[in-house]
Amino acid sequence: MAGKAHRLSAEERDQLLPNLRAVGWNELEGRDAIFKQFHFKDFNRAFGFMTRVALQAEKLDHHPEWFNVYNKVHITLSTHECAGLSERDVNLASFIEQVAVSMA
Ligand code: H2B
Repeated sequence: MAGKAHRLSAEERDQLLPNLRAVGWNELEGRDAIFKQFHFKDFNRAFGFMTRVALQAEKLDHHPEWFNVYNKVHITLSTHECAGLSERDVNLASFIEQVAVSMA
């Protein structure tokens, strides 16, 4: 990953977070991170989704915190390197949205 991650500024948050909120990503309380719950038709869809996200996360060297049971996947995104939200989280969230749509 090129460059050091920096926490999003207030201006960057105003610009970037409304788009994520509009598709169901919310800020966590007590931690600078975003969270979304995904529901799929079955475990096959959920795990197919996770596989595609995992491969991209590895490529980006940016990994989600996530939880799966059957058709549910809960995802938290934050950048440990800067102890908060960075552009990397926004980029990974956008990719995750594209995959989720294709798995619906
Ligand atoms: N994932 C996330 N979510 N945040 C990080 O800061 C991070 C990561 N850092 N994956 C990477 C790996 C780091 O541990 C390696 C050494 O680059």
